[in-house]
Amino acid sequence: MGDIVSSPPSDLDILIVGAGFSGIYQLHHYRKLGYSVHIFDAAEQLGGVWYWNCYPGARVDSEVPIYEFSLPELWKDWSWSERFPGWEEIRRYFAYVEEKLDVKKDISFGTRVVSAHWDSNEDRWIVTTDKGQVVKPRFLSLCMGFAAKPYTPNFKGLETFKGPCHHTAEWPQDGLDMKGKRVGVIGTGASGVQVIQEVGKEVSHLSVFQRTPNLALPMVQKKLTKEEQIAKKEEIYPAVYRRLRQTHLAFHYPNHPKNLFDATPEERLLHWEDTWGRGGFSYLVTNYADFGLDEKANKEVYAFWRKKTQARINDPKMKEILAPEVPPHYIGAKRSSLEQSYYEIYNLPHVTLTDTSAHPIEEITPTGIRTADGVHHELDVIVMATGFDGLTGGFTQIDIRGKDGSTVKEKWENGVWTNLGMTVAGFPNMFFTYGPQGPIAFCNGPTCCELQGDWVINCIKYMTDNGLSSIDATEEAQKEWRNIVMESSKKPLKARSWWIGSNIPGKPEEPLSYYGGNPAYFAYCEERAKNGYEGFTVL
Ligand code: N01
Repeated sequence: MGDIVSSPPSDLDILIVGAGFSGIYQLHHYRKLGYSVHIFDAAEQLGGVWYWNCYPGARVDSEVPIYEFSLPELWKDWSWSERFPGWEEIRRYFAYVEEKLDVKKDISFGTRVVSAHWDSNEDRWIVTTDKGQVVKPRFLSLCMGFAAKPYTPNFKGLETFKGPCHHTAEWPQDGLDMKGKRVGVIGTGASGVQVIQEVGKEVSHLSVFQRTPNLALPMVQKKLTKEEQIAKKEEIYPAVYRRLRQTHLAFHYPNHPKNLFDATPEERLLHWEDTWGRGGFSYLVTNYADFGLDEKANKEVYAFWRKKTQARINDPKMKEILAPEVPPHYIGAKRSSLEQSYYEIYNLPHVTLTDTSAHPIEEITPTGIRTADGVHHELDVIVMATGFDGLTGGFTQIDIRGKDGSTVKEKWENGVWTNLGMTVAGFPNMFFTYGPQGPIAFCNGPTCCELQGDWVINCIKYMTDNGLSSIDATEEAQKEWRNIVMESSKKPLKARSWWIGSNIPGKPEEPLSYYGGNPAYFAYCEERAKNGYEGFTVL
């Protein structure tokens, strides 16, 4: 249980849902501005995704100091031990954040919001929780992140499996010992890759079920000392945090000025060798300007990746399943994972790989998984690394009702409609961050949470400073924003993934993030605010 049990007053100024990066950032600022504010979070501790995703190997893929709060009162006294920190250290970071900001006294943990209904008579939200609490905040800020709803496919026989079976985002908080066990991992997205490389060596048998190869990149992990971080803090950190707020993806790597075929083959080779060796997302983020737009250029970038990757795999069949000749999708069009020893795991004699695009999972039995090639894989443990109902799932699982009594889920049945990826027409005084139609899939998490958070904080301040009681996006502005999101996504090459909703059966398939980059996005949002919240009805 959380160590502090907190109960909010019923007539709050602001209720926040979620105590991850977004929620904590906003809480801290609202308190400084003198508002009464409270957070509900279903978890028992701070951290959002880092509370739930405590599976073996969970690790951030954005290097120090990109993935942390940019608040000087926090980064000045905190140092990390690795270039890409693991979940245990990120949890220690959140404990440190608590020490510094004292946020827990305004948070109810273990408390899930079940409904939020707008009351037009009072211009307030009526929010209820699974603990029976009812609060009536003026403003509702949904800070639930993109991964609030894990997705487990409806495999035949799933409930019959006799051993432990856990989704990576619902991992037991006290861990699960898999040493010496026969373990099956379904899914090879970022979560699957991390579990596989972490437990691959210690289990007695590992059965990997891969439907689409992950075009994983070398992380190039490194130990960090406190001294080297302190030396950079005064001058470099403020510049890094400023740059993150100015770049397309909130990564401060330089963009390549040239198109791919404007460089000679030698130039390309040397550039790729260099960025490959640097690790992280360098290879992708600093690749040639048109590789995400031009199919032929993309194929070249894939070919280099394949050559490097195949060289690490011994078995010829596995080489082709993990890094096939025909690209499984455009490289960079869905999230690559960062790996440390992922491909070497497949060289171990006790590791098998099933291509479920050729031999789908037919059923889960009490003792394992049967695939369409007739093989029964005997297992003690199943790991569901099968992803999330990304971006929208957090919203549609709560009964959120706006002015006309209909829910967000109903409004989004045939596609997502938002204004600026932060508000929904007909749901006054409700904001969200790190959700659909913002630049989310392409933006470093903490940076986006802070930038969108600033916009929401300023909006609420504008409302209260001017004695206004409600702000609601207009239907016209919402239509315009949807068009802008769709237009921004026309040129970039795309792949099937949670970025476009195609991983969830029945979910409308459409671009769920704004593709135009952070500077254009935030300039547009700022312009709207400067023009007296153009595109909103403010009363
Ligand atoms: O989820 P995913 P994830 N039968 O959706 C497979 C962030 N993240 O949790 O690709 C068989 O990417 C599915 O196959 P396919 C990061 O933004 C970051 O791994 O659809 N397989 C896929 O392989 C990431 O993008 C970190 O063909 C099925 C896998 O399950 C996002 O979270 C770590 C299946 C799901 O992969 C999501 O990553 C972890 C079925 N019926 C996550 N259904 C960091 O490094 C699904 N799959 C910080």
